[in-house]
Amino acid sequence: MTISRRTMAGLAALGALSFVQAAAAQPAGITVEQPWARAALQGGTGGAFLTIRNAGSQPDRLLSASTPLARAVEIHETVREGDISRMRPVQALEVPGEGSVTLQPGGLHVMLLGLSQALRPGTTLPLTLAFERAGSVTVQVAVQAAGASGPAGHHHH
Ligand SMILES: [Cu+2]
Repeated sequence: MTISRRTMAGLAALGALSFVQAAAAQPAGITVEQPWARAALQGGTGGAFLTIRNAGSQPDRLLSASTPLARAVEIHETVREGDISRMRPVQALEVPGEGSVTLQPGGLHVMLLGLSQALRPGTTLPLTLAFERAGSVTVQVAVQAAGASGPAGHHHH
């Protein structure tokens, strides 16, 4: 009884420790929450979505993104013109101080161009985001089904 309780406490402490380390790996101020992508074919184009939170008082800017699994990565916004919605590249995405920006289907998103391998549901891909102030932040993006509208286990707002 005592041993199993101690073991559980130990596991909980380990869990807390790895969480702290994961958080500490990101530069102060900027955190990237719930990164996910839709399944996509090798050679094709994929979309990745996430929330960037800036705890600092100064605004920051997302300048570029990259992954070893895509030939190029662009930040896109979706613009509606009448019944037609188009995507266009965003040069620098501003993240306000003590604020956040959410990239989601139908709006801002990370476009993965020329995938070197298929994005399969249940796998992850590394994505590095380069910020003007915070520097580089690398996250593991969870691949969801092709028709997914939000990160797994969370309701879409
Ligand atoms: Cu796009």
